[in-house]
Amino acid sequence: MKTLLPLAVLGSLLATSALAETYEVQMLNKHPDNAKQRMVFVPDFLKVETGDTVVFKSVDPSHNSQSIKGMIPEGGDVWKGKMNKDVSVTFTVEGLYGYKCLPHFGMGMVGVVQVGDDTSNLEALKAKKAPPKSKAVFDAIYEQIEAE
Ligand SMILES: [Cu+2]
Repeated sequence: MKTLLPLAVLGSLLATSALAETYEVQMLNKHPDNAKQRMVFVPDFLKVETGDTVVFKSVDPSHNSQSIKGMIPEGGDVWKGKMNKDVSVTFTVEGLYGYKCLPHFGMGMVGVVQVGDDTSNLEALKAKKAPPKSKAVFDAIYEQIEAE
């Protein structure tokens, strides 16, 4: 009987990890569908579940991805990718996560990851100041979130 419980626990862990998915967000100099849109995360809005992983992929040079202070849920997952490097984030806390590319924040290179169905920190994201181009990208994403 002693070994039955650990095996059951192991089994449920394996089942959980088998369901977790990995998504990719590309860091690009030009949007593939609109060359006028420069310095972008594609996609810039992504909905995932807790346990899922998002890989921010360094496709074009001179980009990074990092979470923005005040734009993540309380106790949420923080990340700060290095320039020209992929960064992988496994989300453990539900909510909205605003993030940016540090050198292109002024050019509108931002995005949002929604983890689970909890959008209760949307007002906190909206209250956070951002450069005008980034604010416009965020506002378009907030409209998508509110339309869900
Ligand atoms: Cu960038």
